[in-house]
Amino acid sequence: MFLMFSSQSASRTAEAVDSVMIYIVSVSLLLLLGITITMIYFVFKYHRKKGHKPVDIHGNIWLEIIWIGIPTILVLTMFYYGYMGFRTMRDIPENAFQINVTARMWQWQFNYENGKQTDTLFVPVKTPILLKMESVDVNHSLYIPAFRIKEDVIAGRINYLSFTADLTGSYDIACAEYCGLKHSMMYTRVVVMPDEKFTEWYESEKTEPDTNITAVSQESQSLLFEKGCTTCHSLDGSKKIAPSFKGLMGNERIVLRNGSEMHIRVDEEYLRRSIMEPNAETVKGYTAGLMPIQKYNLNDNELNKIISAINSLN
Ligand SMILES: [Cu+2]
Repeated sequence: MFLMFSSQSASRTAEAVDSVMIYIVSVSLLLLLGITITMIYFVFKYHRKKGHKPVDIHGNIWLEIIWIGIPTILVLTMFYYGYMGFRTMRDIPENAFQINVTARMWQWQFNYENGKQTDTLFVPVKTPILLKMESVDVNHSLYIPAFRIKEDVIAGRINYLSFTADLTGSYDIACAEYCGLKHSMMYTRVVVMPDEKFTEWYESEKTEPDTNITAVSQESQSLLFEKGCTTCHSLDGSKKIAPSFKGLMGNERIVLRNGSEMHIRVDEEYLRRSIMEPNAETVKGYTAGLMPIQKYNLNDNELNKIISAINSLN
């Protein structure tokens, strides 16, 4: 266990959390060993012997002071280290770089102040980062195990999370709040880059920086990504929870309407209906009732753009 923590931590919060954990576990282990050994020793020393006369033991003031004093000091030091670790997580440095996070079933979206929008979190190394997080639907929780940080993301309320990454690299981001059927797929990554590389990307026109992380979003289909469509619909024909957008327009398919099968050809009218009222019909072979109704999420202009983006994927 100690070996595991001996290498440099990925973030300052990881360092703070790990040292508190090592301290508490070490104290607990010492106490466990001490108490168990003493107990076994006493079992042998004071077992019932023939001809032995028991004696009454009266109070010992020093013994009382020691066994109240030592645990109190131990618990207070645990509190002190724990509280300092907590401050490391909750104190936001003044020069923190802010990124707005939107969570939705089942996708993370990162919005930078200059308008850049990604599904992977890109951050510069050794720079304090402030994530302002909000959900558009149910409760989620942003969890970065390597940094030892986790915070709930709640609809209608902005929560924050702050960290400073100390090592470049790519680390998992998961959702730690059960948020529906594809909760376990709500994974993405945080990519920590050297300062110059981050600035170069941040100030360029490019959507994704030159890292080996594959990008879901492309300029022409960015709205599909922004509105969360690509979480369930692939753009390349691969199978996801819902039919792929690739080659969708003009395609023949069987749908279920009120329990009966119908053959339809995908046209603009069908797309409009299945986006605005997704529960009216379900494509055979897919689970009904999963897609959120988009009536209040899209305006006419956005709906038209989405339909033409789907059209362009033929
Ligand atoms: Cu979630």
